[in-house]
Amino acid sequence: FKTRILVLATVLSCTVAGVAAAADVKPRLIRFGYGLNEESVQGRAARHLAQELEKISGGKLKMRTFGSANLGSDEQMQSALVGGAQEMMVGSTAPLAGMVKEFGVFDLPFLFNSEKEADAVLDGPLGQDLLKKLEAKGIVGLVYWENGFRNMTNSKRPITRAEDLQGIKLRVMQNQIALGVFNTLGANAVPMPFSELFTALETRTVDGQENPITTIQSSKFYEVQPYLTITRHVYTPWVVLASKKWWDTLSPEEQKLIRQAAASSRDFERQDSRADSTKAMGTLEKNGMKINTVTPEEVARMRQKVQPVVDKYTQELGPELVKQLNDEIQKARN
Ligand code: TK8
Repeated sequence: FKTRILVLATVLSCTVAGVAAAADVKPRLIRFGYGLNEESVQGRAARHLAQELEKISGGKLKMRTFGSANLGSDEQMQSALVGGAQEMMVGSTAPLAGMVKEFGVFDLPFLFNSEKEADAVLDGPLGQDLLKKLEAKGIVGLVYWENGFRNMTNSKRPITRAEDLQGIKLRVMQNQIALGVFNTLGANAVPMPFSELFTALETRTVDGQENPITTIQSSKFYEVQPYLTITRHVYTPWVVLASKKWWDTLSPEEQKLIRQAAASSRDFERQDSRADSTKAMGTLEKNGMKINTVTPEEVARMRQKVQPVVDKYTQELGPELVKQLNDEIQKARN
């Protein structure tokens, strides 16, 4: 009899807890914006996130995804999050450096050697501390997705050495370090939001750009850029963000579910990105892009050339932070 009561009591309390949790999750519609199109790795991961969230919230937390910068460029969405006009987004860390300068560490060139090293730093103390810094600015940082190692495309010539960048108008992300790096390498760097990039390439407002293979494929840059040069000059991440103004109105249970779905999207996206990268290379070749890879010697030369920019920004970002970064990379490398 005693055990029976105990079982009954346990069942009862579980049910009560379940009901309480369910009551803590209200029907909500979350607008989630991103910059690439729906067929991109970003689009697939956004849909995964929406489906996962709907599933684990029993259909209560509904997410509507908006690709192709339909809610605005990365910068515009960041501002909308701060103001509370939009709930969530994914975008590059590069333009976030205007808000929290320390995000600039990911724009320092030739840092990571592999995706594994990037994962370790992003999911480790440094990456997580940076996310926390966003809160004071009105943004909640949730997880990092892979954008990936960036390579150069242009409409003029193959880049075999830094000197080949002379006279090339190269679009870069809106970020001081990116600007400094590419001007120092010899290009005429033009900062511009991604949402304006295809048209700018098509109309020859700029001659080239740099992005990971996956983006060059999904955004069909091969239609307007005959040359692709594999440089892997920088690994830049994407980051999933929420409006703090909005986040603070959620119950702890709702916040937990969103964090859980975000973590699931991170794992899905990284895997998908890595598989897609290999496939995308084939698609670019098939579409007639002329592809070359810079030699390790030339990478070393480029690295040397941009060292003054790295030194300058190491001072600005904080030498301790850059040291921590290099230490965490070393740890992951060993
Ligand atoms: C998409 C951008 C893009 C980035 C860029 O909104 O701007 O070149 O690589 O992925 O965040």
